[in-house]
Amino acid sequence: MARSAPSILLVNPWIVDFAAYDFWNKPVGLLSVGAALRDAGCVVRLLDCMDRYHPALAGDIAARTPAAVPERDDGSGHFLKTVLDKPEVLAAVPRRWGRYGLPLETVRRLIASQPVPDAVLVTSGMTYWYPGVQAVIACIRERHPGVPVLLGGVYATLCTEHARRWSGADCVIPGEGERAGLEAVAEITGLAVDSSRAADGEPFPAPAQDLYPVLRSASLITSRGCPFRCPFCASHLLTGGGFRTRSPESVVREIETHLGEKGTVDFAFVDDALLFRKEEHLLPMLRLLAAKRLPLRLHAPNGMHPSWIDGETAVWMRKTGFRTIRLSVETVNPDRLREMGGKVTAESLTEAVQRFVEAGYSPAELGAYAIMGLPGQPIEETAETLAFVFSLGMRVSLAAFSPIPGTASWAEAVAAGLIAGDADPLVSNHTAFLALTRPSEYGRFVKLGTLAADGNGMLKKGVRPMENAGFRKRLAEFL
Ligand code: B12
Repeated sequence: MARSAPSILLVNPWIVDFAAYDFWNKPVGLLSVGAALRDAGCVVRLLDCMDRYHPALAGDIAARTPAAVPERDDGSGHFLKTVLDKPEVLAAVPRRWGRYGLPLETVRRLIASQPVPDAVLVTSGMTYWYPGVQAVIACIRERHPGVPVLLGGVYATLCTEHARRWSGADCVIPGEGERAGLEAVAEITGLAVDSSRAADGEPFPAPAQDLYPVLRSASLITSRGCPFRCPFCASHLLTGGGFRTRSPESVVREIETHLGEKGTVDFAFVDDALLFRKEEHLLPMLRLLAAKRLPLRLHAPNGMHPSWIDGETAVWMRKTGFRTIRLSVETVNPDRLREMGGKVTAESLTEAVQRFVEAGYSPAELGAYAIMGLPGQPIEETAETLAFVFSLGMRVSLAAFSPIPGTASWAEAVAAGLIAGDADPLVSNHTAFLALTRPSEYGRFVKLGTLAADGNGMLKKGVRPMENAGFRKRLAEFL
């Protein structure tokens, strides 16, 4: 029999990893599904195990950010880490593994204090974070044994069979969830839904971030999909239906709402390809935003495509308050760049930096992602990339390669014997994969990581690493 107002609990599980940092992470996919459910008449609540500003932590700053690390003023920050015993398959990785986010007891208490929901919708991030999914589902089962648990998200989509077998969920729903999640909930609760309804003509709804009691920072997802098919990336497997954009007006309205209701000023764009078709999308959005003169700090933590940065884009980004700008460079090796799809060149990075400098940024405010540990990629190549990025006066973030199930790089890694086709997703953790597949070099990779961090630290103090003899000497050890 149909009942009114089914009650749904949305859950973002813990991250379980060797390292994690809150780059304004919000589970925007889960919250979009939540928005769709709310539109269809459900009462929706949220339990985000990664919410550093949860009122349950009030006064307990140590639970928000480890005491030794000062709180940053831009809404990003460290999570509390609870060290756990490493699973057997990760025994050889010389790092401490742990659970990040709210303490276990706090989560148990929060689950117990909620009204019993009609269904629980759990999301999943990285494929290799599944132990956090299992743990939170176990907590829900403990308290609400009869309530159906549905699982979606990145892990559920890329490792569907693994999730069906091991997550503990009643139902695993791969792919985009606004419609499929709604249909599943309708079936469970008897809710009559029109799942074909798109919120006010938009291709997907704005995530229900108003569910956070304190919204210190928010994520913005203004488009879905990516026009590229880079061999290492799973974006095309996660976002079906091509490239779609929300209207500039709806994004600006979302920003104004959070600013007005919660005082949020830090917003991070998490689009796959923020600059794609920028004339029709990003630029109109930024012009609209600039006209409002809002006191915002904007962040682009995902690597942007340098050759899409022109003078106009850089100027509008400056005007609207972009503080975090990350560009993808991957590597300076032209052959490998071609193998990876040929979308970036070292020259395009140089030009992008020039455009940003002309718009008023200092190069030290800009960052570039470089990749390390690709199969067959020598450490020297990453060191050269580091030298190149630092010679431009910008910061560098080293991203360790790890193969993602379903991608071309995964098939290659399996064919090369680097990972088993049916491997535990844990061994594809980016820290683990490097340590397990390049054990004799792992120490040098760690040293290169420290060097990158030191170079970034020098830039912060106004010193260019490549103009410092001591730094150049340390880097020379890798070249
Ligand atoms: C934004 C992003 C980040 C941000 C995170 C910020 C944030 N707000 O979360 C930053 C920049 C920090 C980041 C970092 C990294 N990322 Co990242 N990131 C992404 C990205 C581009 C978008 C994720 C997202 O928000 N998608 C949008 C939402 C709408 O989609 P969604 O969450 O999947 O939700 C939909 C469905 O899954 C479903 N759904 C979700 N939950 C539920 C629940 C239910 C019940 C149902 C029914 C449905 C459902 O419905 C939703 C709406 O349709 C993805 C690529 C992608 N397109 O997904 C990569 C991606 C997730 N990242 C990836 C990687 C590798 C990384 C890094 C490890 C890179 C590196 N080497 O350093 C780091 C690790 C960070 C860490 N250790 O903390 C990989 C994942 C690899 C893996 N094995 O799982 C991806 C897939 C990109 C890739 N290379 O292919 N990332």
